[in-house]
Formats: sequence, C-alpha cells, structure tokens
Amino acid sequence: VISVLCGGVGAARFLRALRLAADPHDTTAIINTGDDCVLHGLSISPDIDTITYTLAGAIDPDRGWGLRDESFRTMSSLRRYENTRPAGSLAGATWFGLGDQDLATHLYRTARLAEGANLTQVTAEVAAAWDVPERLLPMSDEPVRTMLTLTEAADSAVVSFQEYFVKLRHDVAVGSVAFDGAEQAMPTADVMDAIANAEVVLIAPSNPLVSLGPIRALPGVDAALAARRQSVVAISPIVGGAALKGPAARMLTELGLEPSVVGVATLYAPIARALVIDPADADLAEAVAAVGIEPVVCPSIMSSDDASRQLATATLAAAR
Ligand code: FO1
Repeated sequence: VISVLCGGVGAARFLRALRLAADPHDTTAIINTGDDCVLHGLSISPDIDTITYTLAGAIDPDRGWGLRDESFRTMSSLRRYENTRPAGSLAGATWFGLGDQDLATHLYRTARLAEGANLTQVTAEVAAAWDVPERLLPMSDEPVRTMLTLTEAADSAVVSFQEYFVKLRHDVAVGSVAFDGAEQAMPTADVMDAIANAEVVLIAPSNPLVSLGPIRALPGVDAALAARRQSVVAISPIVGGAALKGPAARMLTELGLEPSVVGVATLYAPIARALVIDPADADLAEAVAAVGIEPVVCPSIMSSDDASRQLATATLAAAR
C-alpha cells in the first residue's frame, strides 16, 4: 500500500499522477479536514471533495474545486435573503461558492452524519458512489479547524481557513496558525494503520503549513511518520520560490520560514528522508541537504501525463 498525506488541489493532481505509476487500489489518501466548515447547516469537507471529484474525473478543470458544468442558481437565489437578513446573521451567506450539484454531496454527508455515521464511513460511501478506486480517509472523525490570526487587522482578528482563503481571498498577512481541536481529536485507527503499515508514505505537494499541518498536529502522527522516516518522501509545493497554487510561499515568509524549498525542507526533515524538488531549485539542493533531508531533483509540474508519470515514478523510487 502507498499512503499519501493530502491537502486539496495539488494533492488531488498528484493522486491522479500516481495512477500512472501504481495501481489505484493500492493507494490510500489521508486527507486534511482542517479546511472543513459548516455553512447553511451543511457539513462541508473541501479537501475530501476536491480529491473525490478529481479522482472521479468530475472536477471543474479551471477552478480546481467543485464540479464541471456546474450552476450556482441556489447561491444566486440566496442573495435575496442575504440582502435582508438581520445584522449579525450568517444565514444565506453566498461568499463560499457552493454549486447546485456540489450541494448534493453536502446534503448527503450532513444527513448521514446526523444518522450517526462517522466521516470515514461517509467519505467511503461518497467515493464509492463516484467509483473512485483509491481508499480515501479523513485524517480524523472529530472536528479540527484551521484558524488563522491575521496581523494586518489592528485587532489581529482570528478567522477560519475558508474565511481567510475565500472570503478574504488570502490577501491578508498571517501572524499565526492554530488547529483548534487537534489536541482533543484523534487520528482514526485507519489513518494510523495506513501510516504504520504502508510500504511507502508520500507527502503530496500541498501547503505544508495549513494542509499538512493539521494532519501532523493530531496526537501520534508525527511520531508515527518519524518512526518510518526512511520510507517517507515529500514533494515540494514550492517551485522557484512560488507556490504552484495558493498562498504557501507567502505564508512561509509570514511565519518566519524561507519561501523556498529550503523552508519546506525545514518543516519536513523530521518526518521524511527525501524531498522532491523541481530542477528550477536544483541550485538549492545543497541547502536542502544541509537541513537534513535528501534532495531529489525531478520536474514537479504535472503539466502532462509524461511529467506526471515521471514525478510519480521518481517519488516512489526515492521512497523504496
Ligand atoms: N475556493 C475559492 O477560492 N472560492 C470558492 O468560492 C470556493 C468554494 C468551494 C466550494 C466547495 C469546495 O469543496 C471547495 C471550494 N473552494 C473554493 C476551494 C476551497 O476553498 C479549498 O479549501 C481550497 O481549495 C484549499 O484546499
């Protein structure tokens, strides 16, 4: 079994690339739920859904999230109420774009959780409904919420991940990141089994702070990874000092780390033996090695099937 620690879009793309080098029935994705939120009374798990839809071939290719051929009639219908709701009410919020077809997933998940199912069970049911062969595991069945303290706002406001990422379009500086609930929550038994007993563990090209951070913050996860560090390999989400998607590079700077593969190397050195970096960063290979993780230079931009296959193959080879 190949276990992959995953966030959202970058991880979803890597899981698809992995299909070109390994049997998807042998792949287990351990997925961040720190981005999860409740809106309109619905339980929403964006990274789980991004991965499910991507592996189902149903993702919207331009957005990288949500479904292709989507409509947003429900959201536009909510605007009527958003405009007249009482001050302080969050009802009818339209800042988070929930498509009409996407809503079906949140309606199903919310109803199943209300019946007493846990997130692991519901995630498996949704994956089966979309004929996804990979095993998809939420990192925990208990709530963990990534919260960001902003520096710009005088009162250093604390906002949820989606408020930061979508409502504020992540163009505000971050002072600190916290994972509310991570101390009380437990990684599921399936997750700990997938980390301990996998042939190799791969860390997908996701944001090391807000996508991998919540998974690592769960009790026992970092120790379990460090215990088998020799067969753990990470892929840098930063290429040439910039994130391929999202605010990873800027967040590294804001949190006092280098916005480069060296900053990523510093975060992963305790739990991974090697870090895959793009040739654009080959000049930093020595600096990466100096922080205690082996650099593996391989094109990391999954712009074609050949590039994807090469990245997946090189990553697996480095882990074995
Ligand atoms: N990202 C956005 O930038 N804008 C949105 O309106 C938005 C809606 C949305 C709805 C469902 C879903 O599963 C994901 C959605 N995302 C949206 C992406 C979401 O913010 C993810 O957490 C990020 O892609 C980070 O993984």
